[in-house]
Amino acid sequence: ICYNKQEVIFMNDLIKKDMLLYSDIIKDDHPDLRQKSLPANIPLSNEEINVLKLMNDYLWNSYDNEIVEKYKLRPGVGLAAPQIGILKKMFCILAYDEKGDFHNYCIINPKIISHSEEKTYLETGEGCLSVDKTVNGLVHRYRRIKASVYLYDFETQELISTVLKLEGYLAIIFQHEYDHLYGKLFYDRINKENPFFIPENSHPVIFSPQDE
Ligand code: K2U
Ligand code: NI
Repeated sequence: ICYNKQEVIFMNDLIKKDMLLYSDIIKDDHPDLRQKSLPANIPLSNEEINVLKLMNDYLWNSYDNEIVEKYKLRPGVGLAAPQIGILKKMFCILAYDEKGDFHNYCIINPKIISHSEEKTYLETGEGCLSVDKTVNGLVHRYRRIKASVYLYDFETQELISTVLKLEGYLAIIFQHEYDHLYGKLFYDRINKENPFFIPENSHPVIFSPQDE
């Protein structure tokens, strides 16, 4: 199991913590955010499972208004290990899809194996827990993706290898987190000349009003 010196420091700090705070998330002026992450060990080391738990708990906590208030958390639908200084290919997603179904994925060593030509985007643009400022502009991403992943299930404590097929909003979140593993940030993908440019093969995510 290879960790660089700084990761050991980060890891030790994190392991002593029982919860992540917004202040633990590194911002886009930190060089680590532009580094490439390394594959996580299979099977996962205990440290890697702990890091995954901290990340997943941060997302769950960020849906609880009392905890958000008490600890001043910034809500998120995804979080990648490099955002807390751990350069490992791991990220978590906790989000509702357009149909209103709630999804929680703890993803390890993801690889996008195929994608649609068609693209999609959020009309509101994207944000990032590592970016404190608002960056206006559209981020066009593949509308449908197929990715080979390992999923960690905290209930069964099992690591399963599978192929995830995602589309629309969940595909956007996946690609946003996947970019973090390659040191890419959402604003790298905004058209410099015309931030609100829309290619003809890109259509916005439509969130249906929650049917009663
Ligand atoms: O990686 C991150 O910084 C987490 C982002 C994920 C994201 C994915 C796709 C599009 C926008 C953001 C945070 O969730 S940003 C905060 C947020 C919270 C709720 C809904 C959307 C964005
Ligand atoms: Ni982000």
